[in-house]
Amino acid sequence: MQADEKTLYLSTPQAAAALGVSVSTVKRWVDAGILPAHRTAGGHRKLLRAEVLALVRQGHLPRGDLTALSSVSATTPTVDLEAARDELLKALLDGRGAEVNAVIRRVYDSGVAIETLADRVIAPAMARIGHDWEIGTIEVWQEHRGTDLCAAALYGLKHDLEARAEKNRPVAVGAAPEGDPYLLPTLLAQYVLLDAGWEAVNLGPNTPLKSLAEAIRELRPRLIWLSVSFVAEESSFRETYNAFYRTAEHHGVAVALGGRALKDALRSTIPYTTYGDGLEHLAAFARTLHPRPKPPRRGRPPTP
Ligand code: B12
Repeated sequence: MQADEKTLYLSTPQAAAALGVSVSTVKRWVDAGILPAHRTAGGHRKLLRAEVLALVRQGHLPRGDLTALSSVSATTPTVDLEAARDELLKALLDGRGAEVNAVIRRVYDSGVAIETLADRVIAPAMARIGHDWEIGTIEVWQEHRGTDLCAAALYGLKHDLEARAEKNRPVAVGAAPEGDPYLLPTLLAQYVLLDAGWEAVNLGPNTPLKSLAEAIRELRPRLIWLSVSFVAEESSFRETYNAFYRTAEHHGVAVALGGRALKDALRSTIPYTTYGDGLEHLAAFARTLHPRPKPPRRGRPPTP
């Protein structure tokens, strides 16, 4: 195998060790198409590391030794999310990009779902940065740098998420509305959906809702996510949002809302399909629209 292939693929014994099942169970799952696999020149099965990780993340399997799944050799099989959050915060405040990368990569490689990484590691670390800004111990440029370092680390995971993309994935499109500069929440929403098997198109911050409505016509998504972290003026937001929602409804597209600026008073006056406080809610809703195939119970042969 080439060096790049070595990081992308696992042998059946490596996958079995990581999943805590026998080699023959892994072979059965491969033959049943639950674990997509390729053959080496010598005829052996090789599995996409990212696909095996996804099975671990879905939480249906007992975990074995997850170090086999990590492309970083010195990882531990389980990860303490609070410790990871604190480590991330320190690295963000100190502007140490390599460490930000390492923490995010380690949590991801340990099998933690992207939504959990978002809700329990990245969001609380960034909230603390906001708090430090509020009390005047850090500057706005540090908020910008922290955002950039998190985004850069996340871009590094995209290749892994795309590596196990299914054919004919349902399409989701999302953004943050016009006037909302926040980059991370909508980026993380995209990654949650990529991880859940969607073709997720993120239009990013500051996207006019009129244009998002045009994207519905063009891209034909099944799901729209909208992350709202800043609303300048509630009544004009409501007006443009309502027009946008009518287009979504007309095309039969589900609209998932979230974000810090959607306080109860505003949210209770607008229509939507689902709302979530965190990205774990988005992931749960997405699974109802597009469930990933589940692996059979341990040891039991899959039904054809
Ligand atoms: C980084 C940052 C900025 C950066 C943004 C840079 C960028 N390009 O993204 C900059 C410097 C531009 C900025 C500006 C401002 N900021 Co600011 N900012 C932050 C900070 C520190 C982090 C935001 C972030 O990225 N969080 C990470 C994401 C992942 O977490 P999250 O937003 O909480 O999202 C979670 C949920 O909301 C939910 N979710 C989000 N989207 C979705 C979508 C769906 C579908 C679902 C289901 C769930 C969901 O899941 C996410 C993960 O758990 C926050 C602090 C904080 N508490 O977040 C302050 C904060 C939001 N900012 C604040 C303020 C006051 C401002 C300014 C008004 C300051 C000023 N006077 O100019 C401006 C506003 C500018 C504007 N036009 O909006 C305040 C808001 C206070 C309030 N009462 O609302 C905060 C809370 C800081 C504080 N403690 O005071 N900010």
